[in-house]
Amino acid sequence: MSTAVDDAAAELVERLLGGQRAALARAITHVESGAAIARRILQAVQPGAGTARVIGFTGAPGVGKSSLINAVIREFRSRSKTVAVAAVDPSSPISGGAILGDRLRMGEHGTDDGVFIRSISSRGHLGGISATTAQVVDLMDAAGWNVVIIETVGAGQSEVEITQIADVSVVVCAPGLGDDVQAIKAGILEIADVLVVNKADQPMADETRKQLVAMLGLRRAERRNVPVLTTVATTGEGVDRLVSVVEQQCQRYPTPKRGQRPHKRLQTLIAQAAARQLQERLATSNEAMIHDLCTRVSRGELSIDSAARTLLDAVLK
Ligand SMILES: Nc1nc2c(ncn2[C@@H]2O[C@H](COP(=O)(O)OP(=O)(O)OP(=O)(O)O)[C@@H](O)[C@H]2O)c(=O)[nH]1
Ligand SMILES: [Mg+2]
Repeated sequence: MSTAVDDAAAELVERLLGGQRAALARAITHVESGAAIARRILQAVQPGAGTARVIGFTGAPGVGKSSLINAVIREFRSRSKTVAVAAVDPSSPISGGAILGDRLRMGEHGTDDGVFIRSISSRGHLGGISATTAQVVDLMDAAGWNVVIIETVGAGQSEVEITQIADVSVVVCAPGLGDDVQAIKAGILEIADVLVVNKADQPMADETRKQLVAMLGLRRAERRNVPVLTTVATTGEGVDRLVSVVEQQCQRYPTPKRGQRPHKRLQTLIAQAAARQLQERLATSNEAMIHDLCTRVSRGELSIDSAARTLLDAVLK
């Protein structure tokens, strides 16, 4: 027997799959708020997902990600592709500033039916930044958008998580690496499918590009070829080439089909759900047993790893 929640979810999903923007917006709001209906919606959209190409843009604050995405949207539109953008705001649930900035920088597309822009906060009710993002991407995909773009500030873990969701990850830098060198060491080179030096109208752009190419050269043995491009987001210079390179990279994946998206994104969703369920079980696990494990570890009878294994075995039973 169906409940009112089931009926509401089914009705909303039908409109979403039919391409209604308002239904998509509504579904995203449900997912973001962690409402009970969200799980039903997410389940119901799964067979509809799989046709979107998902592109992640990450990089330090202010390097020009939003401006670049704005230009990239324009280029995709000229290639007759529809584009949905999820701008993740990891700073804080209440920071309207960044969101307003994103809206302004992508504002020229406000009246285009082929563009959908949504800021999402990173509170992650249904399981962390990446889970919420992956869920929103699923909704946008199922709603029929050809290209789904994720903007995220490169802040440690979040950028690594984005690569688990996006088909192609674009890492954006600005000229004069300076402090960014640390960030690059910390893993940007590992995650980038494409590197972009934006603000190429500023001095040092070519030096920065060369530096990046040299750094990549040192690692060539351990990874595939990563193109290093330059762009001027504010004029659109270099953006057609960027979009062509991204489209080329997408060809690593089979032709998109409804219900058959790359498993990477689904894997992220399942892993996140598993971690969440495990955490819930750990939080309610047997106190006497934990006490016993603590005692044995503190006496040196048991290693922490062995104690963890015992605990896991118990909660997973
Ligand atoms: N000169 C120049 N300025 C640019 C370029 N691209 C972006 N900017 C400027 O850089 C500033 C930051 O741009 P955003 O697009 O908001 O950068 P962002 O990376 O999205 O910033 P956050 O989302 O806050 O991390 C703005 O003032 C842009 O106008 C460029 O290619 N050249
Ligand atoms: Mg931005």
